[in-house]
Amino acid sequence: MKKIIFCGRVGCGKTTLTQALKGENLSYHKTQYINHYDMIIDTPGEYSENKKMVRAVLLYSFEADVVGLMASSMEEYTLYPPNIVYLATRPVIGIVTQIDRPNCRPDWAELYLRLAGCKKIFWISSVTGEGIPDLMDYLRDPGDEFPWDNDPEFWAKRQKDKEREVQLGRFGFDRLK
Ligand SMILES: Nc1nc2c(ncn2[C@@H]2O[C@H](COP(=O)(O)OP(=O)(O)OP(=O)(O)O)[C@@H](O)[C@H]2O)c(=O)[nH]1
Ligand SMILES: [Mg+2]
Repeated sequence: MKKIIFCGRVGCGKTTLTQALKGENLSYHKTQYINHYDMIIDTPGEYSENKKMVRAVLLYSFEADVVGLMASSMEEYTLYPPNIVYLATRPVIGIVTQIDRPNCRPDWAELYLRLAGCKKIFWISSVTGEGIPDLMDYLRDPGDEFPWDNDPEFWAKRQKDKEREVQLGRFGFDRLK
């Protein structure tokens, strides 16, 4: 799998998504330092929110193959300046998180990420698991196998999730190609 670094505001769901991707039980864990020992580099939100500390996030992005810029569907404003994506020396994907929450606004989060310069967007709930296989597929390297590859039940559910996305009008630029 490709190594990904997660960055985003405090509470946007970086650690919860890390746990979900690893198949761990979701449990609250405040991130205090950068964990870079794994396929996922989890960073504290405070680093991205602070002009000096954000340099550490930039440095650790050199350790990753992909940068995951995250915005939660509950954020009322964004800290990302327009077009910051072009500062990165790695492909940057946008990840809209917490799409299962009541009164959430994934459309706002998508807009923040698109303004930041993300072309590819994923919509994810770490709680229901929606969207996680899409991200895993993106991170898949040739030869990687996932437990659900031959599971018809899984593919039926994924098809349903996709139909729901169409109903919700989520057509990323990447999907229109
Ligand atoms: N309903 C729902 N809640 C979520 C989801 N992702 C995260 N949360 C909740 O949001 C809160 C913050 O999640 P974290 O994963 O700790 O956020 P973080 O980005 O790692 O935050 P910092 O480590 O402080 O930067 C927790 O209470 C999670 O349970 C999600 O997809 N759905
Ligand atoms: Mg965290």
